[in-house]
Amino acid sequence: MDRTYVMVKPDGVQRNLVGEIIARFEKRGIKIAALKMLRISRELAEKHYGEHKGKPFFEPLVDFITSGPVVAMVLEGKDVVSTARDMMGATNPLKAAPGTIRGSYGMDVGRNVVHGSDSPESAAREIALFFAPEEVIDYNKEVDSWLYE
Ligand code: IDP
Ligand code: MG
Repeated sequence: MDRTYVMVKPDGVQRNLVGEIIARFEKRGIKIAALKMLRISRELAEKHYGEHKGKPFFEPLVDFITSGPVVAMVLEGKDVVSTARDMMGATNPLKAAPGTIRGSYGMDVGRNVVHGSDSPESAAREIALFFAPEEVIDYNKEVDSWLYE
């Protein structure tokens, strides 16, 4: 099974969307392997979004992501990196398909409610940034045989 890093951003926490967002993944059949709330430091934010350093939206993005608590999680499932991204929708919520998380709850690219890793390599990097190895739990769920053939 694959793993990805997903985070409810500060706007999602403030807007009481944490349960709603986690429920979407759970109901889909995606397993939660790690979960916590944290306030991201500037240093961690700059590492996490390192690929965007130098872009005009970098500083506002770091300000925003450190502006309040986030809910960080590791999700597990078949092709979960792309599946979770598909469930989130396009980066700009106004371009995100209706029914996706961003297409359901967002209005602005700088307030797009969720983050999800964009590749298996990013997922491994981001999981290691946010979680200690022992915080990511390997466990079986009986329902798996009803989710996967
Ligand atoms: P992603 O979150 O869909 O992977 P990225 O291109 O990796 O999108 O950008 C990271 C985050 O930076 C986005 O989720 C969004 O919050 C913010 N962002 C991206 N592009 C812009 C922009 O053009 N203006 C303002 N914020 C942006
Ligand atoms: Mg990205």
